[in-house]
Amino acid sequence: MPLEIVRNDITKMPVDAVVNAANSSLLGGGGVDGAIHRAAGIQLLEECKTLGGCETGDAKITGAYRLSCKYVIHTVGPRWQGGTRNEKALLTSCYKKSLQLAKEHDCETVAFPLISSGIYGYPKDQALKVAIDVISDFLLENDMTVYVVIFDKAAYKISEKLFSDITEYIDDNYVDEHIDYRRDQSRVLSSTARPLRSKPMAEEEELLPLMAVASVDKALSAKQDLDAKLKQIDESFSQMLLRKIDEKGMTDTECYKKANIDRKLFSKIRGDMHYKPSKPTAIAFAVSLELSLAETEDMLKKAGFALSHSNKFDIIIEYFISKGNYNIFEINEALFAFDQSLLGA
Ligand code: AR6
Repeated sequence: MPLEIVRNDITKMPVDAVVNAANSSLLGGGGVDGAIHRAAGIQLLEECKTLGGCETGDAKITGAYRLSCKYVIHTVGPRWQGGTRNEKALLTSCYKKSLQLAKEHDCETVAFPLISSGIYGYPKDQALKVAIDVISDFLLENDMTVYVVIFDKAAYKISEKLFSDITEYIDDNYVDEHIDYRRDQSRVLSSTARPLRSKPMAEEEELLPLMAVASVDKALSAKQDLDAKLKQIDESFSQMLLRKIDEKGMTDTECYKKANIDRKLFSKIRGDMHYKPSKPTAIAFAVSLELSLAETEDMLKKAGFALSHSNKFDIIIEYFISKGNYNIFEINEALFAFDQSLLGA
């Protein structure tokens, strides 16, 4: 998955580079900085001493010593001062410069903490948004796997409004399902109480003249529709995916990037007509293609899945699709907040 939110201690991440939320002296400190220096050992501090510090918004790279990664990228986030002191631009710059350094050093995998969101006090929901926006933009042009590492899940925050809207939607839909169930039950009861009446003969006869005037053209186009539908019934998941990419006028790259899907996996799906994706992968493509709910269901069916109202994951997906919000990274922020699997692969 090109961009993934994970819960972990960043010093334990199996990546090429970890990013450190440092201060401008680069000589160590508390929080994630302290943890990285402790895990890397004194040699990291020795190398940092040679760097001459670092400006806020900038980044510098060193070796990783006792850490299992190859590099530590040190970046200095802004202190939060109410949001009026250029904090957002500085934080954006931290992510951009760090990603650039990772790219220059051929890193394939990088792990970021939520820079500035601890001791420097940047509001966590806004810090997360900056991280996701910059990283997802970068990934449109670059192939890399980037992790946003959340240390303390309890402190992880998406916007309060989004959180409460989704909670409400989940509640409503669980309730609806129960009401539907009761409605279905009462339907069963009433149908056993009253025998079904067949349609009166006269009504059926009235329809006949209408059918007789149906033009040959109409019949032909109905047959073509039927042929197309029958073809689609036999279509596999990957065939449907490729057809939809064409219909939407997208390129393959646009589609897999927007789906948060790794290029190699996409090639595999493209080359294997019978490829069976996982449910989050299938949904990721539906989101990338901006399919309606009905089309999403259709695509899922090809992979042997369905959306149901009996789990949060499906309801959250339904929430975003019904709102026409097809930003996979925002969807993933929400899924992570509700402890669900993320979209992509
Ligand atoms: N792994 C992943 N994330 C962590 C870890 C860890 N081991 N430890 C903390 N975090 P902070 P800042 C999270 O305070 O706000 C230092 O003293 C933490 O929950 O480390 O940029 C520097 O020297 C939070 O979400 O960095 C600077 O003086 C995030 O990492 C100053 O703190 C960042 O919190 C920088 O403050």
